[in-house]
Amino acid sequence: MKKIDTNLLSIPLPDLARSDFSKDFLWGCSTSSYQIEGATDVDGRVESIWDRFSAQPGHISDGSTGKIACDHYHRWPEDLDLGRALGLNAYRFSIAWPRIFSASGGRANQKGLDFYSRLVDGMLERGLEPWATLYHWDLPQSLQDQGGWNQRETVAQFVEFAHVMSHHLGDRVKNWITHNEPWCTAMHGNLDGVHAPGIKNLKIALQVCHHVLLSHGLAIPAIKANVPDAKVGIALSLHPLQAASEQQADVDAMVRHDGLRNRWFLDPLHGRGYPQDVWQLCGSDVPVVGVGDLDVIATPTDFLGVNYYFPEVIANAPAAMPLQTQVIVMPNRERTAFGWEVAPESLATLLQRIAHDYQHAPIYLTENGSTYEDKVEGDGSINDLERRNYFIRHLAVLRDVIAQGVLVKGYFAWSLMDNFEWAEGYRRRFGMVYVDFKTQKRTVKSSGHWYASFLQEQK
Ligand code: IFM
Repeated sequence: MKKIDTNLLSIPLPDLARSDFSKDFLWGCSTSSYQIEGATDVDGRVESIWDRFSAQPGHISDGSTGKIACDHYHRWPEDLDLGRALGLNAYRFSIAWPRIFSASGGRANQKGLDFYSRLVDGMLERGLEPWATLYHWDLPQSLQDQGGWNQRETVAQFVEFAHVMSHHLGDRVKNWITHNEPWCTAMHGNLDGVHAPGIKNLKIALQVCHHVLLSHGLAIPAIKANVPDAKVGIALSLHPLQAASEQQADVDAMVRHDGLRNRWFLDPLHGRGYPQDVWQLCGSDVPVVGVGDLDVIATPTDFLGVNYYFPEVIANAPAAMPLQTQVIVMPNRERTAFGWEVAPESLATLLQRIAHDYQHAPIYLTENGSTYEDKVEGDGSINDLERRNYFIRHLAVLRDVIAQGVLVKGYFAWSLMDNFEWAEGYRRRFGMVYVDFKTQKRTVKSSGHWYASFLQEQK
């Protein structure tokens, strides 16, 4: 077990109070279906791409799958109780598409609909405003077998899914996120292949990306037709970037990297089309874009979800095609157990950039969090001071950015509880609540106790 770095813990913590934020600020935690639900073969749920991918040797570092995960499908009342005990007023969850549809064109699965209906009722009973994400990476395998997001037909299937879910839950769910982190869907799933479905092909990755964005744009009116007072947005994983040196080659590399990491999403969503610098570099790998697609993608949203974890340092790398860029791991920087740089001040850079360059709709921090080597003490407690400090430091920056005029209306910590961290399996814990995956016992960590006391201060 890694020892806690006492230098890191001695970083002075800013003063922070809930009253520093507006009274109507949303305080939540985020989760996602495949990472917590388990129960992958009950009540008509069909196979997802993550069931298939994680069952294949070599894909998940600890050889695990999401088959049981946190067994949230059965234990959700206890989990929502924990959310209430932390003092949250909002809860972000995602809907497993494979619980709802078994095949294209088929009827929606009533048992799947009922599960999410019960879950949403459970949130409302506990004072948690439901924030539903439609796609957090668990595509039905049957759709992948027909080409998945690389096929334009999947867009229509997604819009049908959005229609069915908003029709079914829209009387109670008013906040809808179409997609979580389309960069990961496209690039981890289809370029580096570390996520399901494990493809490594730039052309497919870019086409997937286009179809995901298109499906987002088409889902907005589908949701609003069912829920006229819905607020609809998308959650992007965005990274502030730094050049590895002041040399022009590195600065130019950073701009190119930004083109695919950030602007490839922000630009078309804001009516600017795909960034031409990256488009040119991708040559014949660029996606097929239908007439009118870019207008659809630019359909106005009610908010932008920003998932912020870490900044990146970029250098010129002529051999790395197509962008000729490389992410550099700078020495002597504070990092989480994942190796992700801890840089609260970069959150300010990111939010100011979005506000300045793009966004007039409100922003919600839809994910922010960290993984450390949690140790269960003899008395059963988990003293995760590094994670607690991570939250305090990021929230202090958020407060200051809001004071400078950036419109941010809510914060969702990732995550309520430890869960299946994709290719890392259960080795990486992000929760405010510790999960013993052998017994399914939940224990609130110090970070969770801190969040609860912080939120209690003023309701
Ligand atoms: O666990 C993931 C989540 O599913 C998407 N955003 C990043 C988190 C931490 O890696």
